[in-house]
Amino acid sequence: MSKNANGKILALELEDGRFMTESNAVVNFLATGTVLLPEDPLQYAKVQQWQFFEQYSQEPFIAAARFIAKFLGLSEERRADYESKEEGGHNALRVMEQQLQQTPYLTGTRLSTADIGLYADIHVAVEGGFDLTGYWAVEVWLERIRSEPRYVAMQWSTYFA
Ligand SMILES: N[C@@H](CCC(=O)N[C@@H](CS)C(=O)NCC(=O)O)C(=O)O
Repeated sequence: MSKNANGKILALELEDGRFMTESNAVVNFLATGTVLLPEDPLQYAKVQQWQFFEQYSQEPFIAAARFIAKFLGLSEERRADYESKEEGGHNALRVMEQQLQQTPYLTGTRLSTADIGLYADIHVAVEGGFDLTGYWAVEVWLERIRSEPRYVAMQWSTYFA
């Protein structure tokens, strides 16, 4: 709680000892001045558009279902909550699929922090019960990100020994 008043993961500790929270704010802060965060106001707003989508339309369903299944445990009393995530999760996948059938990345032709934020949960969506078969453009997008020259896979064992 001293690092994140909201009591949640994640928190970024700055060199001067201050902390930043909220994943999309953190990733935008780290990407400032790089090609991952466009300066053009409309392109910047498009990045934010997908980041708000990530928080409101993806996270409560896909990430939350995975959190229940993988970390809390899918007990009988949690099953109804888990199952209630399915419709919203598929709705989010449909919205992404529609966009990614038109453009290689969510905001157009370039990788941005919006793709990074959504990739984090979508590439492990299957662990929350979301089969991506049928969302072919989403699967191609996942592979496109994995093929980025500076892509580094998450080392789960480092975080969850
Ligand atoms: N809006 C926050 C969400 C943070 C969040 O919900 N983190 C999850 C893990 S990914 C968590 O700490 N869950 C534990 C809990 O809610 O008690 C962000 O994007 O950083």
